[in-house]
Amino acid sequence: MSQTTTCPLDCYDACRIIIDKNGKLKGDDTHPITQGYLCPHLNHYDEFERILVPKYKGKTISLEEAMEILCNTLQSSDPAKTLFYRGSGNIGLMQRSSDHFFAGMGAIGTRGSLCDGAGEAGIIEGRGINYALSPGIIDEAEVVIVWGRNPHVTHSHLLGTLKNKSIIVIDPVQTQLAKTAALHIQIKPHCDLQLALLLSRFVVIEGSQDKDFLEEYGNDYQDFYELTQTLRIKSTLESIDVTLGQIGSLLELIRDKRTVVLVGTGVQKYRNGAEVLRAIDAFGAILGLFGKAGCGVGFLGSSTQGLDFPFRTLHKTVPKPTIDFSAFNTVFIQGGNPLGQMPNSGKVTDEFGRAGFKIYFGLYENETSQECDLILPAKTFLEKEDVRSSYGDFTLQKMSKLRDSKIGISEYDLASALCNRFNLSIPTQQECLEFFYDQMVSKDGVDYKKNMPDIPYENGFETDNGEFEFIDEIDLSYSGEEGLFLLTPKAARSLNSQFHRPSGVHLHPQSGFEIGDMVMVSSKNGSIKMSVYHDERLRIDCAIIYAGTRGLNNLTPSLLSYEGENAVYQENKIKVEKC
Ligand SMILES: Nc1nc2c(c(=O)[nH]1)N[C@H]1C(S)=C(S)[C@@H](COP(=O)(O)OP(=O)(O)OC[C@H]3O[C@@H](n4cnc5c(=O)[nH]c(N)nc54)[C@H](O)[C@@H]3O)O[C@H]1N2
Ligand SMILES: Nc1nc2c(c(=O)[nH]1)N[C@H]1C(S)=C(S)[C@@H](COP(=O)(O)OP(=O)(O)OC[C@H]3O[C@@H](n4cnc5c(=O)[nH]c(N)nc54)[C@H](O)[C@@H]3O)O[C@H]1N2
Ligand code: SF4
Ligand SMILES: [Mo]
Repeated sequence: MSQTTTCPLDCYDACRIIIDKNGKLKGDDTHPITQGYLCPHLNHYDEFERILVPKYKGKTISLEEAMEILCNTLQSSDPAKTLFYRGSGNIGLMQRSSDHFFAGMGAIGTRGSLCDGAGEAGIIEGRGINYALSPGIIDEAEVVIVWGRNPHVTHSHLLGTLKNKSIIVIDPVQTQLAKTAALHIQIKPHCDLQLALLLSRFVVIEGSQDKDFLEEYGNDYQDFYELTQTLRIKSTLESIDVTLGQIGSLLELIRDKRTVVLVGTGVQKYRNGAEVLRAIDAFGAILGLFGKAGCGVGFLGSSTQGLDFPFRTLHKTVPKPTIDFSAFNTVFIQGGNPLGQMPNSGKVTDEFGRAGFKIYFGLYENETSQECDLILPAKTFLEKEDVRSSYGDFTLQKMSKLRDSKIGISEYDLASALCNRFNLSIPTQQECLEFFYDQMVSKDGVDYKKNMPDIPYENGFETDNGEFEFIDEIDLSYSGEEGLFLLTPKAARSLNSQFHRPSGVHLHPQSGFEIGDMVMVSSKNGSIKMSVYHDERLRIDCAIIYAGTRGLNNLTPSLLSYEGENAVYQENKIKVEKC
């Protein structure tokens, strides 16, 4: 049997990889999700230029010298002024070896999220726990509502599962899936909360709520129904740009059908992101979609749900999207590019420049590495042992070392060296791996987390009373800011700021700008000069700048979502002017 490993990238699919005899990476065709193919990132993985040697203030040094500088710096740094920032460049569990060291030395960590924290907070309020909805369940659905998610780009291995199903897309962009869908609601951005409330209201009006489910798990649904009645139907539909006909078609398509709602991060890049997910969940609960085969509401599940760790965790933390780096004497960045990916990068870059000693531990050069005093090359996932859980399903898979390399250092080896120097305990690498392996259970040749339900919520919810908690308050105050909605979806050939990074601002062909025009794009937070592309899939009131585009986050604000301490990348509107 050929040796396999698992893709470490921040992606739903958690593909299983084989290296063929020529050293080329291939998708394992025996793996139910991977089905024999990888995506552009992994097909070209070996072509991307990585950091080969450690550097200190621009000068190449040896790994021993780099470790000496790192140890001395950390030993002379006040732990309360030392920040450990871990990004999501590699989501293997052994990345957290470093947490173990930094927690031991008493450093400050981060909490909250740049990604799905708002949505997850809303889900936890309603359901008590955020389970992934695995492809096996989606496979049994008859209808799939894809709500603010773009599987052709972000979850390509799901496309086979979606074939031959009735698809409904709710997205301001006519995504590739929307083109062939039974129904596409090209909703105005930031309006999903209202749509979810209206849909729930109409389900009750036509009497198709799941009465048995609500009797058992949703006794508060009448209060929720009253809440939905506070919206005026006609004016709300007008303001969100949805017609009564579309609501009718959607309800017609799902009537008496096994339905899955797949929600992506698109709907929750706003301050009220938690409310949006809660309202979509409430729509699912009214229909009784939880705990049944072929049904469910799936967001990004919590990949660490149900796992125990052999590592210490950092308890003193600051919210990740709004960190003020200048408050720290020592900053250690691992597996992330905060100067590109955090919101309000103008402010972040300025504050980062005023921080004390900065260390970058990663694979690739980027905005952040360029501003650091010490650069430590990481090992790629092919050169170290790890374990990977997933936010798209319940897999817990080994990431075996498949290649030897003299370049870089693994997270475990770095953490272990630091712990030795600080006289802190750390389990051996094998003990850490075994700790995770012990939480695996094998089924049909694939390893999964133990104790996960066959069907999420089949035994009710993890709330105080075991019932679904309906949202009971909403805030529809709206700023009414002038300008275009800024959409920042993921790009096909980049993984956030890794690989082929996208560029430019994408506008509707009738926006008044020509392809190639140089424009100044500005928001309340900053501006950036860009070249124009046309995209006829857009609404005229929207612009796309893909996540991972250099300079994009000059436009986004240093605000946290009301719940979940998440970044809110689409809260600001933008203006586009010819330079
Ligand atoms: N190729 C590739 N794959 C990736 C990534 C990548 O960078 N590149 N990133 C990975 C990561 S970190 C994540 S978190 C996941 C995210 O996976 P997705 O959730 O699929 O990601 P997005 O592309 O951010 O957003 C999806 C859709 O939301 C829509 N949208 C934007 N605003 C709104 C709105 O207000 N309402 C509605 N209804 N829709 C809206 C966008 O048009 C887009 O089609 O993808 C992962 N997969
Ligand atoms: N405007 C806007 N901004 C966004 C988003 C958006 O939708 N819009 N999306 C947000 C989301 S969902 C996310 S998840 C974040 C992601 O943002 P980040 O967490 O910053 O992730 P990446 O941009 O992928 O940067 C990852 C870096 O990790 C390093 N790396 C890769 N593998 C390894 C490894 O094995 N070890 C070590 N030590 N380093 C490694 C590489 O050098 C790479 O440059 O961006 C967020 N930023
Ligand atoms: S689809 Fe996702 S998990 Fe699969 S190889 Fe690509 S990035 Fe990795
Ligand atoms: Mo993400």
